[in-house]
Amino acid sequence: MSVKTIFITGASSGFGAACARSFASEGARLILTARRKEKLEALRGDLASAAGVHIIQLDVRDRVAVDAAVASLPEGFRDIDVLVNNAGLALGLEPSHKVAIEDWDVMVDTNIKGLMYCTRAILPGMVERNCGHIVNISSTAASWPYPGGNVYGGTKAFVSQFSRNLRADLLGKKVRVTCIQPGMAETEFSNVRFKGDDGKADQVYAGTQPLTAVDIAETVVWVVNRPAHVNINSLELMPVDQAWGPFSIHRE
Ligand code: NDP
Ligand code: 8X3
Repeated sequence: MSVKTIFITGASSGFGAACARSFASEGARLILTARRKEKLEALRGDLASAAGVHIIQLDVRDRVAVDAAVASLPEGFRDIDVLVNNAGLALGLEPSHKVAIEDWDVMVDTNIKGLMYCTRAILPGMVERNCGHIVNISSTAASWPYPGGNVYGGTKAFVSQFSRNLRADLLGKKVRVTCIQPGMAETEFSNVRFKGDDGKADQVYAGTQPLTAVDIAETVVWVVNRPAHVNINSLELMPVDQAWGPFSIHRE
């Protein structure tokens, strides 16, 4: 592939870091963002085959910081070909009547508003150049409810519908939009969800074979590498060890 410039949010772990490695192996130029800058610096060591790596400490919830990060990209990194809107998290698994309202705020601010801010900052350049691809990381939780999924699933439903609406806005432009909806994947996701309780996080994956971050990164690279006239609208993937259950029935 020709050298593409890839902007990845949440590149410090999990899917984002794996995307950085996969795109680096294809010789891409990378803009890696996350709050934990030291993790991004450590990742840089694995990216020798990238055409260049630019690291930005960025909290996607900070709209001013997002705009400033995009406006101050160095020469050679300004024409972003691919935005991977990956930064996100789930917090807690409590039912809605018990949940900490602050956790809902953080999920909305990160998964919805952060993704909006990055999109709004980067999309105009893509439209102007009439070239680009936005890959939004949603979740199976966007479509399939589960107890405790409440606002997390709601934020991901936003991501999926926003992705479709972007496609509607961009008709006539050569800018692609893809929504990836992964099921259970082992990353730092559950450690974050359970607020550092690694035992609880490990239980999520015990005795099963979840998706890996590499599985997701390979999927992202695959959708990006389709011919320019092909838009993968959405792609849902799950581990073979995961499927749906029957409706739950309450009985007295
Ligand atoms: P990780 O916890 O491993 O990675 C999440 C990434 O998001 C980290 O790099 C983190 O970086 C970043 N992040 C979180 N909050 C912010 C913020 N405010 N500003 C900037 N970056 C932020 O989890 P995953 O890799 O699994 O998650 C990646 C995405 O995939 C998320 O959107 C998640 O919802 C989604 N997903 C995950 C699934 C799973 O089972 N693992 C399944 C389906 C979807 P830092 O803390 O350094 O800022
Ligand atoms: C992450 C997968 O099933 O925990 O989006 O919601 S799940």
